[in-house]
Amino acid sequence: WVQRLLDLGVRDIQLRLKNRPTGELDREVGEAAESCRKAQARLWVNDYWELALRHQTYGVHIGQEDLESLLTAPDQPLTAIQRGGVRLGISTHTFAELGRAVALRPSYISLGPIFPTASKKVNFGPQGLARLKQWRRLVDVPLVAIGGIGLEAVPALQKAGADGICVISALTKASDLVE
Ligand code: 3NM
Repeated sequence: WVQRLLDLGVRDIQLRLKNRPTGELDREVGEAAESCRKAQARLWVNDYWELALRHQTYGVHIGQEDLESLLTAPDQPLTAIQRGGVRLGISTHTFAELGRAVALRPSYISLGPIFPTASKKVNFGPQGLARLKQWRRLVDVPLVAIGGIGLEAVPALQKAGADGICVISALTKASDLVE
């Protein structure tokens, strides 16, 4: 998928791998990092911050559950991420999460799910465009909209203030990826 998206001109890719053996994770991240470097694209690794550091990816994306453990870990992973020159992206779903995310000065904050999604079990209802507009007024950090987004929703999301749009099924389930 990484190579397919690079070939189509996508320049921000988040690698989201779940339940894989350690060796496979390392290999996948290494290969994706190399391909993105060659294409001058930005690779954001979901969750695996040590692998992001090891392979010097552009960034790492941290969800709220992992953020909690990163903040309390004795070896201070967030400092290691910053010192290692790897950018940080953070997911948010509530005002409290937004406040904490802003305090960590990430490169972007994502808000989701904007619309109903079948790609991930999220413990929050759809946030909608109104919530995105609120987020936009509240923070000065680049905002990424995620969740249930298809091509038809892009103009409204841009109008609501999204700086970026993140999609899974719009690509993985597209009948014609290029279109
Ligand atoms: N995170 P699709 S929603 C991975 O709300 C993910 O934080 C979300 O997939 C969040 O584009 C989501 O297929 C799934 O709806 C996005």
